[in-house]
Amino acid sequence: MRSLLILVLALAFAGLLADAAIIERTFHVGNLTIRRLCQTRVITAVNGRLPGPKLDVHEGDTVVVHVINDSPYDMTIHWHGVFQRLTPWSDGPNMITQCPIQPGNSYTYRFNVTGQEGTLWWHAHVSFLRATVYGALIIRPRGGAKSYPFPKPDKEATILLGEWWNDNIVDVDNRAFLTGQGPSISDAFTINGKPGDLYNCSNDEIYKLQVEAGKTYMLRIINAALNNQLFFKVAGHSFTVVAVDASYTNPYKTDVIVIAPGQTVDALMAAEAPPAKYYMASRQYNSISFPPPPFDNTTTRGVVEYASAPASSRPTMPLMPPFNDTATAHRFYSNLTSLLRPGRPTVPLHVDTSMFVTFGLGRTTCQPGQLLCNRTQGAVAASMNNVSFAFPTEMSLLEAHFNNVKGIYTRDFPDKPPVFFDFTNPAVNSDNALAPLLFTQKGTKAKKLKYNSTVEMVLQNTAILAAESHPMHLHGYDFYVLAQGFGNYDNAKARECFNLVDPQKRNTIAVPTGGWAVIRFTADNPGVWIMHCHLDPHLTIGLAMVFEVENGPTPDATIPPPLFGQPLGLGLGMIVDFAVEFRERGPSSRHRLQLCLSPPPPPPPPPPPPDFVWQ
Ligand SMILES: *[C@@H]1O[C@H](CO)[C@@H](O)[C@H](O)[C@H]1NC(C)=O
Ligand SMILES: *[C@@H]1O[C@H](CO)[C@@H](O)[C@H](O)[C@H]1NC(C)=O
Ligand SMILES: *[C@@H]1O[C@H](CO)[C@@H](O)[C@H](O)[C@H]1NC(C)=O
Ligand SMILES: *[C@@H]1O[C@H](CO)[C@@H](O)[C@H](O)[C@H]1NC(C)=O
Ligand SMILES: *[C@@H]1O[C@H](CO)[C@@H](O)[C@H](O)[C@H]1NC(C)=O
Ligand SMILES: *[C@@H]1O[C@H](CO)[C@@H](O)[C@H](O)[C@H]1NC(C)=O
Ligand SMILES: *[C@@H]1O[C@H](CO)[C@@H](O)[C@H](O)[C@H]1NC(C)=O
Ligand SMILES: *[C@@H]1O[C@H](CO)[C@@H](O)[C@H](O)[C@H]1NC(C)=O
Ligand SMILES: *[C@@H]1O[C@H](CO)[C@@H](O)[C@H](O)[C@H]1NC(C)=O
Ligand SMILES: [Cu+2]
Repeated sequence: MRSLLILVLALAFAGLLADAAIIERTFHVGNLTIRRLCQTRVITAVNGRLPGPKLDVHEGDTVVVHVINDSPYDMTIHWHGVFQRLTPWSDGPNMITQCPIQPGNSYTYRFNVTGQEGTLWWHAHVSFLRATVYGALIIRPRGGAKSYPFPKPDKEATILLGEWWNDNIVDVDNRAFLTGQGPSISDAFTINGKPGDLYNCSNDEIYKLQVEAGKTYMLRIINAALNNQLFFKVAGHSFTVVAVDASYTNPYKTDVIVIAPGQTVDALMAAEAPPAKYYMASRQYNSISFPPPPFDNTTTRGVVEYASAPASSRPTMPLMPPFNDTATAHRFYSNLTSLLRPGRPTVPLHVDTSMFVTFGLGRTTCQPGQLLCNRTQGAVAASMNNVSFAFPTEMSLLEAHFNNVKGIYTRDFPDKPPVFFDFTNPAVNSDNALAPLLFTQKGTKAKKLKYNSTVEMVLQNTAILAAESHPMHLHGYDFYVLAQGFGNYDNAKARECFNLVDPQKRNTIAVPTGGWAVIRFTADNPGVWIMHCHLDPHLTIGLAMVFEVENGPTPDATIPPPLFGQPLGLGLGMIVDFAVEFRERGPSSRHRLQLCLSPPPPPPPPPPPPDFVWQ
């Protein structure tokens, strides 16, 4: 009897172990010739697909992805929202946790998806290449769909919202850099890579979701657009939001989804409308408070088609919110709360490190290489606490941190802005006395955090050049959003409305335009983690900073060395791998220090098309 019990237990245990799978994939990054909007273009894509392959895994699995870069550009892949506990070398941001994978080379990402489930995604984290190098990363509960903390949906669909340029996206980036101005605006938005039928030559390129009356669908919506927040609606249907950024929420009913680049929303949609065809549609939420510069005001759409819909019927179109509908955006963003689940972590109630961080746009002097930059006006820049983040060029920050190499970055990222002014008053742009405030300076500064310390950060948008809602994304962690609002942060007033019970948990927060948000997280994941605006054109001009999180006291809180033994391909001598002895670490530990030498400067991009508009 007893041995039978042991056998049963052993089998059950073996069953559990067998559950954690190793998911191994190869991503070939290369040219893809594709026809969109009346034009044939060569884009950079993974495995010849747009969007790229979906990774579908279970909580606890080990993911191994071999990235082979056959594209003409430097590449890295970021696993957006994955904690990367003890695998910071697999996080992916270029020059933060690794050297870029140069053309002809490869790199293997290896990480566990432990302690998180829901909808995430992966994307390139170098130049603007994530415009076409992206895909979904779905982490299912270990126990399958029956473990969802909401009624099990009948079916699921992934909705990747993207942004498309009739241009080579690296040329768009290079032109923005050379001129020191914003990039050209996009030509279309897409649903699962397809622009939909409101664009010319696009009738066949429309995403269709076939539904059966009476069934419930879980839409896993991902904003993969480069530079725009989006409204998303389905005519005749409403949603119940059950998760955002792979964290469960209390069910929230709404007929419109608002989603910023980097964010995900899991929404249940009951197919309970009269059997017919309905458009799903998405267009931008433009948060720029001043008369906005030209923007992509197009609408992408797909079709929700009931099985029993008459073949000839025409889909109905949802009424979309106005582009500048900040009230609707704020209602959605601020009403979400987390679902409390027994045994799961909740918001930390004590704070070890408080930071007040202003962020937004500004100007710098023209930087080296910005050949077409107007020297009187300077270049558009962006900053956090008036530091405009400069990416290192010789070595990744994680490498410098791990090997204690000096001179790559400094540890003086400030806890507060150097000057307190009326942050959200647009007068800063017209009052000559305030003109010096518009200028910011480049720097590579980190904020060092003690292992396991709890950080509270007030994120305060400024009105410099423009007040705008910036989606701030933190790598390595989810954070709680305690409160958010408009105008200048008022500590006494804000504290009264902190949600310390069930605040929403996210990896990306769209801080209200001309407003603020307060976030908290516990620094229990050692590594070097970038926090940045997920509008890519703002990342490249400096809207970023890094946290350097110390190792903990035990081996399971200590970063292991990088996996340099992995194949680097037939390198062209651009990546130098050599052994260095570090006295502090003792003679037994020889570490290979990896230098990322800058590739030769890109050839000048072709001249802009005649109808080109700067943003
Ligand atoms: C990929 O396309 C670029 C043009 O965008 C071209 O210069 C390059 O030779 C192509 N590479 C391959 C391997 O076809
Ligand atoms: C990842 O999971 C595997 C299998 O459960 C385990 O052996 C390994 O130690 C984990 N790796 C890390 C870095 O936690
Ligand atoms: C679409 O094509 C029509 C006819 O060729 C043209 O008049 C119109 O300007 C085009 N629209 C766009 C957005 O390109
Ligand atoms: C989009 O902008 C163009 C150019 O400014 C304008 O002609 C057009 O009416 C706008 N479309 C919408 C839907 O606002
Ligand atoms: C939104 O835009 C419309 C027309 O473009 C304008 O009339 C309205 O004042 C704007 N609303 C806000 C809140 O800026
Ligand atoms: C959501 O938030 C707004 C404030 O933006 C509030 O007025 C509203 O009552 C909240 N509740 C719902 C269900 O939208
Ligand atoms: C450079 O900027 C100044 C100040 O904004 C402006 O007056 C001038 O026309 C610009 N020059 C060029 C070549 O665009
Ligand atoms: C930022 O720093 C620059 C250079 O140190 C200074 O001129 C400017 O006034 C500062 N701006 C703000 C908003 O603190
Ligand atoms: C981390 O901090 C929490 C309290 O915030 C404490 O319970 C835990 O023991 C700490 N862990 C370590 C390894 O220091
Ligand atoms: Cu931004």
